[in-house]
Amino acid sequence: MLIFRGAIPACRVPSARAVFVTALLGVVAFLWSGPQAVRAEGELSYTQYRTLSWAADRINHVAKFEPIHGEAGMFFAIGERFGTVQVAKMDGQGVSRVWKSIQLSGIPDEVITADLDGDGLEDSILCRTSNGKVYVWAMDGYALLWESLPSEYNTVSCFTTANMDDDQANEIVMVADNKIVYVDGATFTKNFTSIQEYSATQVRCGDVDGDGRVEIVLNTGQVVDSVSGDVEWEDEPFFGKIELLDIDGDGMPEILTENPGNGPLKVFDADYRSEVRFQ
Ligand SMILES: [Ca+2]
Ligand SMILES: [Ca+2]
Ligand SMILES: [Ca+2]
Ligand SMILES: [Ca+2]
Repeated sequence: MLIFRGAIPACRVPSARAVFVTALLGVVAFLWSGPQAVRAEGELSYTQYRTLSWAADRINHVAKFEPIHGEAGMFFAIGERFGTVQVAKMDGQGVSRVWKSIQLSGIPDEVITADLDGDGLEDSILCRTSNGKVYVWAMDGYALLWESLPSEYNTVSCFTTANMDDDQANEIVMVADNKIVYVDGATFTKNFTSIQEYSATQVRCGDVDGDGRVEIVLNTGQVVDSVSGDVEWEDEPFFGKIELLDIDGDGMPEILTENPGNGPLKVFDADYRSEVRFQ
């Protein structure tokens, strides 16, 4: 049902005596508590998983992630309004908080999880705040890996991660003080700042025209070249929300856009530089 990470770090090899004692304790615990308790310690139920996914997909302040060492359950991070990010674990036993950040500068606006080192596995928790700060923590141990300088940006209106250049690490791509900025996800050095100004509140990255180069798609309706930072093409403003997804199977993601609340879906194909009829 759940897909777990392929790479599980090597563990210490326990001694035979430790294995025996652990097994013995396990048997005693099983006999003592019965099969009900053993089952309850395991994987979260499908209903739990679905409820968590639903919330995490739709609420910008919640992000879910798989346990990085392959243990049972799911984790989620929440950016709460009093200025911290917290991580909780959900499994068959319920929900318990496992970590709380330091007091952040500003109120969390969005929390996402990402693969920053580019090995295909998520490794980091990111938060942007109302004070224009971005924080990055390691999923493994929650060390603070990076924070933007206090006066670096006044506002960070949206962010995502994608590989924008030749090195393996993914970049943090954000609209900060109306400029598109890339920050390298391995060194946390600023790789790029656009000359043009953009006012988007949502950003997504993908090769939407199939030319082998990643574009930056903004919910203000611009598709921006990732190397020059210039607009490649621009349509009437997209609706408020955008996502990239290949819905026709041609290998290129379409731009899906909708208004929060009511209204239709529009599908744009950047290859044709227009809205397309998906029916
Ligand atoms: Ca990774
Ligand atoms: Ca890169
Ligand atoms: Ca492209
Ligand atoms: Ca497609």
